[in-house]
Amino acid sequence: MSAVASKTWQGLAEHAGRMRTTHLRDLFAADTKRFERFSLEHGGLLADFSKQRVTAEIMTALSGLWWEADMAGWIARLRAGEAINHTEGRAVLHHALRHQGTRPILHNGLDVMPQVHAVLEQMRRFCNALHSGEWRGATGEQILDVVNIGIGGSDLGPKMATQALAAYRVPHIRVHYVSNLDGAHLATTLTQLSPRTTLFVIASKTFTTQETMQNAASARHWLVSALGEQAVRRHFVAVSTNLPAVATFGIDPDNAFAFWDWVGGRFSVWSAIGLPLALAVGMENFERFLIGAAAMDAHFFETPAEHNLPFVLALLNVWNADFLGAESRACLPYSQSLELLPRYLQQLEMESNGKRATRDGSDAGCPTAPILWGEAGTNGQHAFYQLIHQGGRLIPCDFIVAREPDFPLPGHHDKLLANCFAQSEALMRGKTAEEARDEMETAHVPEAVIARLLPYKVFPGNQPSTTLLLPRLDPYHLGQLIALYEHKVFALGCIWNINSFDQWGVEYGKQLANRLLPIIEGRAAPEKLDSSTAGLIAACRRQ
Ligand code: G6Q
Repeated sequence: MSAVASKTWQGLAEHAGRMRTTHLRDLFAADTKRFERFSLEHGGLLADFSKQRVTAEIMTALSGLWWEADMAGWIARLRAGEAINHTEGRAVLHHALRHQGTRPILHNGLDVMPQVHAVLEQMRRFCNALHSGEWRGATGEQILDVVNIGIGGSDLGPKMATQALAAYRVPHIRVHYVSNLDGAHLATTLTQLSPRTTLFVIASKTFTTQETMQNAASARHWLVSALGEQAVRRHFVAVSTNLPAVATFGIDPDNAFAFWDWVGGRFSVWSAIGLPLALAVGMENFERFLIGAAAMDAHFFETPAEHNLPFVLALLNVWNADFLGAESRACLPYSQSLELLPRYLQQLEMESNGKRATRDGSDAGCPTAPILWGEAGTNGQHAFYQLIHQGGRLIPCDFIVAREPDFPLPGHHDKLLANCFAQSEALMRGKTAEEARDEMETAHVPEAVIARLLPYKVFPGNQPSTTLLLPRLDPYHLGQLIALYEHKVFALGCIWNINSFDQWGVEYGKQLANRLLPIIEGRAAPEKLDSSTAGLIAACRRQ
């Protein structure tokens, strides 16, 4: 059944009608305790959602979705290892990868924790060997560069986290990420490197993905041309659920790190897919990242609706997208180190919940995942913020900032905080014609100029935002932040009654290119093609 049919949904629609004519600045004026009322804290992470267009009554009504969506039931099924990814018949157990207690986590009646710990131990040994110089390349030289070859879920998580934890990097190892099938990505990465001191991590859950297999084959050719076939075992390791395919590729099974089909690609940074991250920041920091996520798991699994951080963020998402009509959401980290977070969340949110079909095959009946976009502040301020301020569209924003800097250069961080808080304040308040006029009068602007400029100086405001304030961007709080978004995505899937864990759109893409490749290569006739596709292929072949 779709959520829209429920009584709670109808009640919320009535609230939304009233909220459309209410301005955030009036809500703040009427209640000096909005911040206290509409903020939550967990493990040092503060979420201020007082600048969202909600009232206490609306939050109570929204919280009804906890029961409507059977959240407690879904959390229990997730934790019990049931195949809640029903279209692929798979359990969803990425939380097991960071589980800290001694309680077993069952999958098909067997505890998965021993195998999770075994791979963590294998990663620990490998990281230590590489960092200490015990693991060397085929010529006996120490490895200085690691190139992760993977795409989508086998790239975005570790790449985002490696940049996020730049302040924690092991000094003598540089980690690079190659994902794009366009040869430019691999070629431009390799020009900076020496085969003798480079290690490749081939990361692919299926070990069949065209982009990764092509990049891996080209990297292998580059290495073998310089150092010979026998060098492969010292310069290639793999991370996959498909260990037979890893062996066929020619990677020593001892150098393969396993994970399991109950780990979805976009939820896999906690598994051995995080190996390049562990190599970049050290295994201890990787483990702190897991501990931070585990703390968020415990919070999500055990906290009642009104105080449950991921669930409350999910409610605000539903409120903005389905009741106030927001088509997109901006992710605005005031952190250069979190520059890749918007891209990472694009996959997490849009691949998980960009779906129409509910769990029983009917239509969701309401917009699901909004379009997510964003950029690190303050860069975004000098680019697209204009549209958020005056473009006339409703664009809820997530501001993310750390209280302490990760790179403490004097004079920077207070200004960064000032910019972040000033933007959310301005978006909330806006600027009335009266205020704009006062400002210009105080600056002695002539009346004729005031009259001409006034329409351009008015800011409607009423733009909702949530600010996530971390104590600092360290491995623990990064883990906590990413797990917060993961559980939010799951909660949204429960509310919309969709399966957040499959990705038929991605599978379709994988299938489509394989059909055209033989035609482009001239091995098959261009039959059954539309005139545009046929024309484009013919134009390439003529070249
Ligand atoms: C993630 C998606 C997708 C996947 C890539 C790479 O949830 O399924 O982004 O991670 O297509 O797949 P492989 O890891 O199998 O190469």
